[in-house]
Amino acid sequence: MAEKTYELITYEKKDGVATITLNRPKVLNALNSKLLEEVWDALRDAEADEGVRVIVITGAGDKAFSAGADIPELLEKSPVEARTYSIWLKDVLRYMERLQKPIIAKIRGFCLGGGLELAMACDFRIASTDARFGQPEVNLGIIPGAGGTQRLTRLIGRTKAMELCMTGDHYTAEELYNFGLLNKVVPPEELDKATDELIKKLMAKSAATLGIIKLAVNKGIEMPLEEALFYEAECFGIARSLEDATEGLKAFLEKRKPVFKGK
Ligand code: CO8
Repeated sequence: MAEKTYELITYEKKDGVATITLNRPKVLNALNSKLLEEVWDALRDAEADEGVRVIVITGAGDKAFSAGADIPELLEKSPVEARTYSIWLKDVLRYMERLQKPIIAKIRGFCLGGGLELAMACDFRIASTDARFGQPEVNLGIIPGAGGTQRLTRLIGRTKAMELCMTGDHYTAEELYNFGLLNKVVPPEELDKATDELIKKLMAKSAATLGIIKLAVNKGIEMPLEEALFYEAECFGIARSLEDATEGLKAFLEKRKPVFKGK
């Protein structure tokens, strides 16, 4: 599939990896509706393209992943429009959680407000030591509107989520790693390498199996445990029905590396 071009993001597909770069560095990659429309379109393209195995979302420049929603745009919105925007954003971020390919947020600099909310809808978050995180909406007299009060609570627990949302303070990558929000924190010069290592690991698995795991985790967390375990059993059956499962099990017994086809 031909590569698409956009105004406020860059989108590149190479060696099985689709990279979406939020590209408004002058305003610290603030998220306006046009940029988010473009992100959603690129995600749809990445999902539909069989050649894409892993998706990376990152920010242009070294100052920010994203400093959050575009504040001038938010000021223009009426209460009804703000609610509609928030519901639309919910759909964009839910799409990321349903899309059956791993999504990695690669984070440098500020990752605030809607930027953190976008990163939280990804499956992995790798940050450099210079990254700064927070839900500063309260300082603007508003609240997180793209899952911040909800995903943050599910990811790091009520105590710290309440603290982040109510104080609006900035936190270091190390602090958020310790809260359980980040997969890895590395010096800025090692961020690309750390991301590539994770991509390499994911590429060695069956793409189809990864998709099933993603759904099992993301759907299961929303169910009571009894139903979630039944859902996992269904997913387990589906995973076993893949050719890749037969290949993986046989390869172990034959003491060789499996060759997965994503089928
Ligand atoms: N929106 C628009 N422009 C921004 C934003 C933003 N969120 N953040 C920074 N900018 C602009 C600044 O206005 C400035 O522009 P200019 O040069 O024209 O004055 C430029 O980016 C550089 O910023 P600073 O000069 O302020 O840079 P500093 O290094 O001094 O400070 C900070 C960096 C601390 C990140 C500071 O810019 C800041 O506090 N920004 C606002 C952060 C914030 O409050 N984010 C939350 C926004 S609200 C939100 O995300 C709601 C989510 C709900 C809806 C979900 C939407 C996805």
